[in-house]
Amino acid sequence: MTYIAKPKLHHPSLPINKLGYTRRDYEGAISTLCAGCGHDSISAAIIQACFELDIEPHRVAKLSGIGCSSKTPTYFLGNSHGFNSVHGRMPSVLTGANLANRELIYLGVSGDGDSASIGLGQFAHSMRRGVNMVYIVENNGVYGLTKGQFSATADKGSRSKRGVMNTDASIEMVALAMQLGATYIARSFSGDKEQLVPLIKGAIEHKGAAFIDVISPCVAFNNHEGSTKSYDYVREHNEAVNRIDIIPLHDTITAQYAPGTVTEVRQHDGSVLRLRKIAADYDASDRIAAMNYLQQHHSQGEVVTGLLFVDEESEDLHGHLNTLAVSFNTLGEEDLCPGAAALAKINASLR
Ligand SMILES: Cc1ncc(C[n+]2csc(CCOP(=O)(O)OP(=O)(O)O)c2C)c(N)n1
Ligand code: SF4
Ligand SMILES: [Mg+2]
Repeated sequence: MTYIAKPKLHHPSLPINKLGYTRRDYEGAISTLCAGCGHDSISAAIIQACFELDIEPHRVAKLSGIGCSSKTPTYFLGNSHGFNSVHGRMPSVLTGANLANRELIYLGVSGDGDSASIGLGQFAHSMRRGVNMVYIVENNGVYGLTKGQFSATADKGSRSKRGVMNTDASIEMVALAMQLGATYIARSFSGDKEQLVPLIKGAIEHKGAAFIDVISPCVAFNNHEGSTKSYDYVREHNEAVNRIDIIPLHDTITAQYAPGTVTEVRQHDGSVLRLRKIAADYDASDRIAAMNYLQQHHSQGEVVTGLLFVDEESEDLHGHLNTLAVSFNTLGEEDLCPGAAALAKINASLR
């Protein structure tokens, strides 16, 4: 694959994080997406989140499928591990990598075509298994790379650039993630970095399947009147239910809030999510109530955003399978092969 490398020079006064890295150290190659594509803003939010969390780039594995969205890992975290898989197959490749090496931070980047059509089964199983990952769908309601056909997330009744109406019911990825048991579920908008960056940070610190549906307008094929994934539509119909602040483990809590205005959720790694409610009747710890709320508001044409559900007691696939605490890829032959006597015993027990 060809790509355009970014010049290395940067201003000497750029802020550095605890590792001594600047934001530029988390960038990748120059983007070749259309100017104004929402996907580029998501890449910028990922870069910002990793910079702010002081993540060592070599600890991240970024995986994707096929599509404009799936091309984006080339444009961020140039010093991380990367794997561009086959269309819709990112979740199974990521699951395998995660089982072999549980030490890395897994970032799966996909599109609505990649995840809601050809990869729907793969998406479903990674959610229900609780694979420890951040799964981002860059949702523009079309197959951008193949010239703008409706995808399965396009709303019924919405119109294509040429005026054709979509008559199929849409697949709501957030509703599916809720039903399938994901333990951190959020929705955001590529045009709202203030909301998106903390949601990505919270997802990175979450142990288990973290899913973020990011509405990300396609300026080439789905940014017109009649689309429900355009910049204008999302800005007009965006209903944020909460805002979150992330306090990583090594940071002390300084800002104080009046009692009752903030809910604190402590994650497995000790980091704290501070949830400031905007919608008084929204409870991000109640899966069933959240599902009802989302369906009701979706039917009114609203785009509900924020941290939609979080399970403080989440567990991941390794916990479910009771695997070893050390990564499989560090084990030697002695650990992996039980020996002839043990195998004979297992075989005997199956006769
Ligand atoms: C097996 C297979 N089928 C079909 C395609 C053609 N194809 C390439 S990308 C794509 C859809 C991409 O849509 P989406 O995931 O929404 O990404 P976007 O470009 O909108 O970001 C399709 C159908 C393919 N590459 N491989
Ligand atoms: S075709 Fe659409 S999704 Fe693809 S880069 Fe252009 S604006 Fe982005
Ligand atoms: Mg798409």
